[in-house]
Amino acid sequence: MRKKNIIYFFLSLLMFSGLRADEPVEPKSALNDSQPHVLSEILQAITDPVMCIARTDADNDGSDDIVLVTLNNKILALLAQESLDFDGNKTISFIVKPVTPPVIPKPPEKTDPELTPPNREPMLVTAVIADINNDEYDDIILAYAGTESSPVRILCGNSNGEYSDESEGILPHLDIAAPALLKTADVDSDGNMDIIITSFGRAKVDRFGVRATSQKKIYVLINDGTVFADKTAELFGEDFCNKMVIDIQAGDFNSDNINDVVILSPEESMLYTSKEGEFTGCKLETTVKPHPRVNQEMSMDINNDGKEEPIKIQGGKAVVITEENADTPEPGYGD
Ligand SMILES: [Ca+2]
Ligand SMILES: [Ca+2]
Ligand SMILES: [Ca+2]
Ligand SMILES: [Ca+2]
Repeated sequence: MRKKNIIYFFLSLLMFSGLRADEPVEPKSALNDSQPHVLSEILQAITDPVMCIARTDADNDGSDDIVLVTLNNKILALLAQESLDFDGNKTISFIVKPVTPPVIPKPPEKTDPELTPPNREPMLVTAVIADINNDEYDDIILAYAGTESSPVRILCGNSNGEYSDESEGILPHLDIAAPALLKTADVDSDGNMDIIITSFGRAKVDRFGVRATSQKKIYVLINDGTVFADKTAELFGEDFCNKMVIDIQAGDFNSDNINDVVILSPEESMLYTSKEGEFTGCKLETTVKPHPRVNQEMSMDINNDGKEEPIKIQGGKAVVITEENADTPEPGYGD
């Protein structure tokens, strides 16, 4: 009898080892069962608002996959693979591979809590997929609000299909409390992707209760191939840095094969054209449509019918656009 009890004791110890009361076990879903699923099943299972979606070869097997970033700092690679259905037809299914997000330290506690608002947890604001270091593997660039000095993080993709945080030492100190826009573009036409980030400015309250806002709102970080430097004032002048913009875009707007910069602002939209490395601003005469967020839609042949289906972020959900739902009006956040 006693022997039996001892066996039961060790059996239950075995069963519950590794399970702790404070670690709830996530029920298996298309997001964590490592099994192939059709795309809509995976997209349905994502409950966090989706911020960014892009087509990229995330595992470097030569065929395209999907990378998706959610508001709660979750990054998922959806690895596409061909399989056969019950009738022997080729179909495309996806396996979810979570990517480790960057760890964003909380800023140090304020020394004057009566005068300044308490710190909040850093929050992901926007994300972009682009090849930032020209190695032909797409990278994930993320911008966080509520950090002291490192609002931008870069996860570099590599030949093994892994992403690692390579931000340390390659980005300058940036005084951005809450980023608004994040873009990548080759601003200075040297072949290296640069980073544009805008901010609402930083409100500061001094010890007499006087509120002042740091004016600098646009940062153009020029990539020399190894590190990024804040060249905003040097290239565009001080005025440019302080502008409040709806959108900022880099591209060849005057067809001289050199990239220009356009800022779309409620006051006055401007075109900055480049000559011998220096940008000169003038009033924007043409109409440029604002696209403040990138990586909001993509297309991919997800059912092997030879046609690409559009996939769009609508009301925080990534949705495959079909003939049935193509005319549905786009719901806003919170709908
Ligand atoms: Ca792939
Ligand atoms: Ca890369
Ligand atoms: Ca560049
Ligand atoms: Ca141009």
